[in-house]
Amino acid sequence: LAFAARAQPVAGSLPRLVKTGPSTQLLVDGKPYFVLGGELGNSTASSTAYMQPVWPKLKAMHLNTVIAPVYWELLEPQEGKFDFALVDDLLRDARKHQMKLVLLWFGAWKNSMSCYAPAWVKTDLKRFPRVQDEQGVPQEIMTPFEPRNLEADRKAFGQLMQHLKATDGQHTVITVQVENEIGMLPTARSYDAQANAAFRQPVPAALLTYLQREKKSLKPEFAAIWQRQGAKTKGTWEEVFGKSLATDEIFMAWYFAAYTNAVAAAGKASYPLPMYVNAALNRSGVAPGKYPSAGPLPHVMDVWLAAAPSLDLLAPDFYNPDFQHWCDLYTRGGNPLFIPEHRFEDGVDAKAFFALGHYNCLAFSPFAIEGSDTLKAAPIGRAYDLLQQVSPLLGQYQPAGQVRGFLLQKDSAASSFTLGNYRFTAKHEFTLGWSLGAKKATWNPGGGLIIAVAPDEFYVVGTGLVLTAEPTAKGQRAGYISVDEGHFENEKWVPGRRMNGDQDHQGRHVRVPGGEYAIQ
Ligand code: N0T
Repeated sequence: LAFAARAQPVAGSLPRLVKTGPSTQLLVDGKPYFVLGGELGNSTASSTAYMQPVWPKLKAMHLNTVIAPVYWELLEPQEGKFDFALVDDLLRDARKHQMKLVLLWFGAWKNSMSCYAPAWVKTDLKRFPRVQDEQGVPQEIMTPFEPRNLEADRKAFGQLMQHLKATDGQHTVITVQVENEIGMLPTARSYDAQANAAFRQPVPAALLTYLQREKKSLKPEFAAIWQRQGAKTKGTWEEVFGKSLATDEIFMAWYFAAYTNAVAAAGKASYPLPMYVNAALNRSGVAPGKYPSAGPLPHVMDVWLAAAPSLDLLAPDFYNPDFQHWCDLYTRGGNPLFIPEHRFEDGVDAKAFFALGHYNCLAFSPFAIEGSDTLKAAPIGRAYDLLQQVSPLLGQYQPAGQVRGFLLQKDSAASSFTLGNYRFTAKHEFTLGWSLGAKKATWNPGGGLIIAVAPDEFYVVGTGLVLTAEPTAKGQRAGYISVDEGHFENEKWVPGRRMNGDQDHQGRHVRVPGGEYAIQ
């Protein structure tokens, strides 16, 4: 009875984000959950038949979560007539394969454009007006300034969330993305009549209050723009932020974020799952308007945070180089890292280990996951297999700060960190020189994570790594008592080989060869 009383409310609780020590965790049925996911190509989930061979393939790759779109045009093909068949099929098939879902609301905006708006929206420019460029030419982008655009979008999203509430008591859907890669193109701001009117208005009080309240913790690149104008506490957009493309972007970010917040809030009013927005990352030196501007990008994060309290986190999509640089930017101010998209390329396996270990990342997910051949699918599948096994340990030891992660590229320096009483140094395994792959011109990245479960006991998980340890105390050396390879069966450690001799270089280090995957 005591057990039942304790277990019941936890099992029944909604997926939610909780702050635990240095990390935020996603709790699913009361337990920490890591999305070892893959995002479907955009059109894949529009056909249940097309999806059938996809499920077993993703299951074989050890995904625990599929990130899949819900398309406004197919959900509400006629105004007010909702068709939930595709959503119901997704939920049924995910359950059949013991997978969770993150749903993407392809509503008003998808990669800047409004291509997923239903025909009755697309063809009624009067009721559903568009963004306009400087010449007044309407773009294929619904303007966030038109209340009827918001009304239609949020009504549809609200219906979706209502439907999930009614049909998903077992929490197959664990998180929802609102819109997709919002961003202004081809000008930094819209010049439709309502946008122009709003641009002449004072900066909304809510943003000014946020600037005041958060002035010590504003992101530096955003603070610089505000301070350059004298950190004003009232005025129009151009008075407060200056006359520049940066101001145009800040202005649009506010209205995109306020709109998206209203959509998210309507959804949460029916069914409060965690919700986030994703960003198409920009490249430095490119002017606003030339990249999808005003989305939840690092330099306008503050605007999004101020305007969109109903969103739980801001997420980066990775198609750019400099993984760590962007992860660092996205974890500022305690924003949890959630990676809904990473280009499906060599090295995603190593990055998955690193992101979970180093950033307490909640979700990792290569994009167009179903389109992979066996060769490409194998590495991430191996990584996810191991990460699923150690997820309970991760969930348990992360909050205490007892997890570290590392990413090891050919040209990057060794990664050093302290954990417990030891200073660890991780290097790419090919730096040892004797592995066959060491001679190759390019090295697939190595990566891993380490969990301290006791002062002198560690689990290391990863690929292509060599790890040495020295005591933090001066004048001492550390040796290994034993190194075991193994796996977890129902959360119980089952040792395999004893890794000694050449496998740990006679007790000098822990080693996982490049191209191999292991828990030791
Ligand atoms: C992503 C995906 C999908 C040279 C692109 C990334 C997904 C969307 N957009 O396949 O469309 O729905 O979120 C845009 C970044 C391209 C950068 C190219 C750099």
